[in-house]
Amino acid sequence: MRKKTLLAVPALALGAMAMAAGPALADTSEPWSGQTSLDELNGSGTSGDAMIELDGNEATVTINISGAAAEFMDGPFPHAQHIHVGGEGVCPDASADTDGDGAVSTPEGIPSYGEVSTSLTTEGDTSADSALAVERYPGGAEYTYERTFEINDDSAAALADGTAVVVIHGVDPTLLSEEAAEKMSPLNEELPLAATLPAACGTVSVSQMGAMPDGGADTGSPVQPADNTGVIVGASAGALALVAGGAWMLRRRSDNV
Ligand SMILES: [Cu+2]
Repeated sequence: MRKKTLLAVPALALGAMAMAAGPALADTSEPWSGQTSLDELNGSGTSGDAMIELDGNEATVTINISGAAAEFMDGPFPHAQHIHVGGEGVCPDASADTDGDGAVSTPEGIPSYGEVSTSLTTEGDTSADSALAVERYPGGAEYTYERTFEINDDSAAALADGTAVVVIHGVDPTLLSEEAAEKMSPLNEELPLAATLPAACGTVSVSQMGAMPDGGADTGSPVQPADNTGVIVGASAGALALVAGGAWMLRRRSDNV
């Protein structure tokens, strides 16, 4: 609710809110960008960074990940990755583990980072409906993700006001407590808890306002992202869906992810 009205309130009020809330607000009338480091959660060893460039609702998201869970059932471990909005705009700490199993599950983290608003898939739908579409996420221990797509208003507004949180999911179960390693996911009973646990997290802060270089692509740049294309360097999670069969071919779940 608050996000939607934010863009409509006068500039003076925005300034006051920015001072109260801390993070800088983006001037969304011009192209701008935000970024964050992605720090490990749940002892995952996963870290990286994310950069999001916005021009209106056209978003280019770049994520670099290393130290992530490598394999699952002889295939690359799929890493669901989302923009969460509507929470406190922070990453959860250990106190969020309300059931005391030693791991902060995705639902336990929701008060901190909010619900899934955008699914950072490699192709196709990017809405919350694709939150657990594991066959359309990158996989493996290290990867680079880049995609340009039309982002929804809720995510764009949360990015602009500094409350959007990027969350990478999927933790190697051997790093968890015995109790957590044996649990199934609260999001889908056919998945182990480890598959959906938050592994890395960062709140996107505005890094550049109205000062994007013209065209955004300098001459000589070796990588020119095409619209609506996911570019994955490293392993693809696609093979996993083939190996694991039905268990990983999930019904779409948009709630409580
Ligand atoms: Cu998520």
